[in-house]
Amino acid sequence: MASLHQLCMLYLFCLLISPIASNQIPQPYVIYMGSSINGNGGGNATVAESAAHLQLLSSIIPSQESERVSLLNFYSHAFKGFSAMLTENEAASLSGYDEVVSVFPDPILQLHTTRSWDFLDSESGIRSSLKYQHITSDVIIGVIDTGIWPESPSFNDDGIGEIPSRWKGICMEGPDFNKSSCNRKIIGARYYNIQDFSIQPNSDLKKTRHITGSPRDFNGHGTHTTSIAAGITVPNANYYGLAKGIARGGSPSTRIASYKACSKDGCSGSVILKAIDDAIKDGVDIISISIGMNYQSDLLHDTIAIGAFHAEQMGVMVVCSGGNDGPSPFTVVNSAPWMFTVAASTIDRDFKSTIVLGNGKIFQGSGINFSNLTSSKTYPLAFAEEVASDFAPLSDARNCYPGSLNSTKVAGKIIVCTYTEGAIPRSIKKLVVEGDKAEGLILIDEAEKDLPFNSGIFPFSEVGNIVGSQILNYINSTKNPTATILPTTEIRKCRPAPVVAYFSSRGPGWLTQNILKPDIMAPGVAILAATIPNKEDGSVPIGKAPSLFDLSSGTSMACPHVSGAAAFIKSVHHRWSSSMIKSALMTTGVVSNNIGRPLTNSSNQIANPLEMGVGEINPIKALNPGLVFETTLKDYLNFFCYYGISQKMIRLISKTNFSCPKDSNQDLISNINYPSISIGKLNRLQGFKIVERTITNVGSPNSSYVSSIDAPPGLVVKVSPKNIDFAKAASTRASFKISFQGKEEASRGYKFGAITWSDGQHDVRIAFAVNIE
Ligand SMILES: *[C@@H]1O[C@H](CO)[C@@H](O)[C@H](O)[C@H]1NC(C)=O
Ligand SMILES: *[C@@H]1O[C@H](CO)[C@@H](O)[C@H](O)[C@H]1NC(C)=O
Ligand SMILES: *[C@@H]1O[C@H](CO)[C@@H](O)[C@H](O)[C@H]1NC(C)=O
Ligand SMILES: *[C@@H]1O[C@H](CO)[C@@H](O)[C@H](O)[C@H]1NC(C)=O
Ligand SMILES: *[C@@H]1O[C@H](CO)[C@@H](O)[C@H](O)[C@H]1NC(C)=O
Ligand SMILES: *[C@@H]1O[C@H](CO)[C@@H](O)[C@H](O)[C@H]1NC(C)=O
Ligand SMILES: *[C@@H]1O[C@H](CO)[C@@H](O)[C@H](O)[C@H]1NC(C)=O
Ligand SMILES: *[C@@H]1O[C@H](CO)[C@@H](O)[C@H](O)[C@H]1NC(C)=O
Ligand SMILES: CC(=O)N[C@H]1CO[C@H](CO)[C@@H](O)[C@@H]1O
Repeated sequence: MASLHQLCMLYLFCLLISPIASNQIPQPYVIYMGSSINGNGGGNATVAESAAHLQLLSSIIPSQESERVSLLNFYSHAFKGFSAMLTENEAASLSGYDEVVSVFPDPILQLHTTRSWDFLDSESGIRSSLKYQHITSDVIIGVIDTGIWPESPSFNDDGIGEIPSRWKGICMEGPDFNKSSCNRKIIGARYYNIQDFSIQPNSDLKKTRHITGSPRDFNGHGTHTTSIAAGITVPNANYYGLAKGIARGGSPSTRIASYKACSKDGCSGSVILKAIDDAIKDGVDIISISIGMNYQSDLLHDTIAIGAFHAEQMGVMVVCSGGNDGPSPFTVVNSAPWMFTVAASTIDRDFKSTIVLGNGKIFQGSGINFSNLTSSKTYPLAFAEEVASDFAPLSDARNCYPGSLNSTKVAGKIIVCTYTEGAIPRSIKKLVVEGDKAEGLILIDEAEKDLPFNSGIFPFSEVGNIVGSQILNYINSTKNPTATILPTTEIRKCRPAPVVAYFSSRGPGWLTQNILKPDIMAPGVAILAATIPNKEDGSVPIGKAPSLFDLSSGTSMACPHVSGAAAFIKSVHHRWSSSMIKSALMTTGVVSNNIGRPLTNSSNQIANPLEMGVGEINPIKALNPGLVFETTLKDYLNFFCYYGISQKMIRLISKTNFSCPKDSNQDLISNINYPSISIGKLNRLQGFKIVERTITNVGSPNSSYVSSIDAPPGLVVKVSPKNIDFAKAASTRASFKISFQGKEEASRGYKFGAITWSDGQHDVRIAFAVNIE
């Protein structure tokens, strides 16, 4: 038996060597090897390929560790590669092989919703698509998420036609999911070995337990996003009486294929990549991904970007959430040009919980609660710092940190907490005061005051700084302050709406400032959609059955609105490519709100394209855009060159003989045929910068367009030619040039505007962002 001394020595020894050895602890890596030769991964080629991968692994993994010569995930349909357990050295030597494009640690991605914000309305924008309801759609959306709750009324297949014959996917079974869980609406369901990251989130040893078993959703996120994208019309949907109305997905006749790649704690990139590979093989038209990293990683280390590139190459559109890390700049993720990157907006519905103070003053706070407090203002009210625990710093107490409050003093009172930048989230504050037996919580939080938080049955209301200081003054002004919080009521027809959501991640993109990101905005605050019925305790009001619908917020909810809109357009224009559909949605984006003013952000300032892309989606207008920008594979391959990826790698990635243009450089990225324009650097003293675009006429063949320019002060913008007459043009395509010049007196920084082509029936709007240096 080892002596204590020996154990200590051993421990010390481990401590001393661990910084070096940790490089050599095997961890999951993704090995990406570019395009797949046999697009559909036929039987024997696949076997040969996986044998080759195993041989590759056995050539670098020591024979005594041969159990690691194994492919955790194997990609072969649209692109080649695998994931495996490697040490850092082994990974480095693999990356030197000719057939390898990139080798990188398997990233962990997050669901783009937080469980602290909760919920929504799905009618937005697509209401008037009712007249298209009769269209039986064979468009298939693949949703990569936490799975699906097939019994939800949103996925009923009554009246939906046979499964399209081109569908090649499967319905995987599990103990709680059988073939009859799939139907003519949910035509496919797959699940993967999912790692649960909650145990050691940031450790090298992130391999933890695996959850396997079935495509069923145990979180609610996947069911919610799927029903937004493609749920059928469900009358009388509501969340415990709130948000009553018709729940309807963006494209109710669209088919669904569900790919369960994530748990509530996130997803690994290698599994997402596998799900994308499967979805392409199965035959989906659109992939919807409300998931991302919390920073934009390099292009060839970004699993969603890699998968999405190959999807685009195979004609499959990929729509992604842009992230919830706003409002700081450079926070947008999923920002490669072949991805459709979605920002989140509010809708014209809000949820208010009224606060009544002992002095009779009434304030409308925001929140979703099922308060059972009486309406008489009789509950003692206290500011958190007055009920601090003896030794807790007052700043902690004001923020209601765990352990900072004295439960004897908190019990029976309504507590007022504040939010300081970077402090714990409101979901934790709620747990702290609830745990100390408070009667309710009033939170003062300027930033999140307009994002209703679902506090379940715990009385809660949130206010901004102005109302907050009035409440604090009242507490100071009287010996026995009292208050009550009333149950949530719903406010409809809020103005202004939509507004850019505070949390929505902002551009410019970190990959390049020469592509405008995010692309577009869609509803993502307090959205009502289907959920799983067995939510964790505390969210179901006493005496009520669990709701089949839920309110959620996040770019996670905005993304499937766009996926659904894209499916709707595809169901009418079967032959349109994904870039045509994307262009149609972008050039018809709406930039004014429901009071006829320019869209704003949550500080009530005019919103710019780095916050909202081209504006809010308008699927009906996008059905008939007049002109579209087609972004081709060549554009994307040029992008790779301009971005700085070698020609050799680009050939491996694309399986083409592509040659990089001479003098490739980052500035040329502005020239790829994108439906918006961004110039990351415009030097005032260097004359004009010229950008070229090509449009395709999808309207009347003899239409004639005139350009108009909305240029900001400080920027001279010219379009040439000024008119395009398709009756005279030899083809349905035409090119034009736009020149930008900074005026000498112009201030530095981003300037925004738009060029619009009009033929009297269509306004084709191209938003631009130009950074003057
Ligand atoms: C695969 O190879 C085996 C023998 O090598 C052959 O019998 C079989 O027909 C092949 N299958 C396909 C799909 O090519
Ligand atoms: C499996 O299918 C049968 C009908 O074939 C159904 O009655 C049963 O509820 C299903 N089970 C699950 C767990 O979905
Ligand atoms: C409100 O509900 C809680 C349990 O959630 C209960 O303890 C409390 O007595 C109720 N208060 C009133 C006024 O009904
Ligand atoms: C909590 O408050 C009670 C009553 O005022 C007091 O007796 C106790 O010492 C306090 N405890 C702490 C940890 O602050
Ligand atoms: C309340 O009164 C205390 C002491 O009288 C003071 O320190 C504090 O700033 C006051 N708070 C407000 C919000 O007026
Ligand atoms: C709103 O826009 C203004 C002007 O661009 C900016 O100063 C402010 O920080 C923005 N607010 C938010 C919450 O993004
Ligand atoms: C690439 O070019 C070479 C020589 O120019 C030719 O032999 C080969 O077939 C081409 N490959 C493809 C995929 O076009
Ligand atoms: C364009 O052509 C259509 C028929 O194709 C015709 O009805 C229309 O009048 C023409 N418009 C113009 C402006 O020539
Ligand atoms: C709007 C709403 O549904 N309010 C509910 C708040 O909670 C109370 C008690 O649980 C319900 O009676 C209200 O209907």
